[in-house]
Amino acid sequence: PVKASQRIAANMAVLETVVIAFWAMLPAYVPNNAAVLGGGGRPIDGGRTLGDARLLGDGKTWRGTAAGITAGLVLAGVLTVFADDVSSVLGFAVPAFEPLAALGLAAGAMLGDVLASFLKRRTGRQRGAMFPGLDQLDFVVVSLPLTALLATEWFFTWFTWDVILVVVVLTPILHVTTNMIAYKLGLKNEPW
Ligand code: CTP
Ligand code: K
Ligand code: MG
Repeated sequence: PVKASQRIAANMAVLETVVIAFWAMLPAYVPNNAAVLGGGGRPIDGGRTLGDARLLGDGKTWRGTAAGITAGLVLAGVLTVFADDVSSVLGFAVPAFEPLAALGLAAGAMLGDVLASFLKRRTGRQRGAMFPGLDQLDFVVVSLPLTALLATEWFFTWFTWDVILVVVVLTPILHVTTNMIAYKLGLKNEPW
């Protein structure tokens, strides 16, 4: 039979993985929300079309993209300043962000969002239409490989397989929750 102490240790290990996954992904999570707040103005595609549809659409703007990347980088900087103190309080290490890791996470998130809009337009979806699955994971699919490319050692130190698994499960839940809140607050036009 498994001893209570072993069960507690296993639960603590899971909690640790969830905290590390959330902390490590924050610079990729915040750009989407910052883009909603800072968006507007000139669309990235400049109104260009491909076939019958817009290349990207009016929902992808230069200002929103810049706001998103900036917010991700700033947050990574703030988390890095507090990483040591938070690690000592928690009793396990959370990551400080190398500049290239921060860039990979923040810029990768925005690039994933832009590529998703490209796919949405190619599949006949209007601006704002939902694309279940893609809406929730587009930024993960691009930000993780880009970070692995730009900051390889850092990436494989923190994004172990268990952390990646938690990210894939946790991200859609957080995405649905934050977008619902943004919608209720009147910040977003659709709840997805
Ligand atoms: N936004 C922006 N620039 C970005 C991403 C988002 O300006 N790179 C702003 C836009 O005002 C956009 C809003 O945030 O309408 C919501 O983002 P999102 O849901 O990603 O865009 P959609 O309007 O749904 O457009 P699409 O169908 O292309 O995803
Ligand atoms: K999106
Ligand atoms: Mg949308």
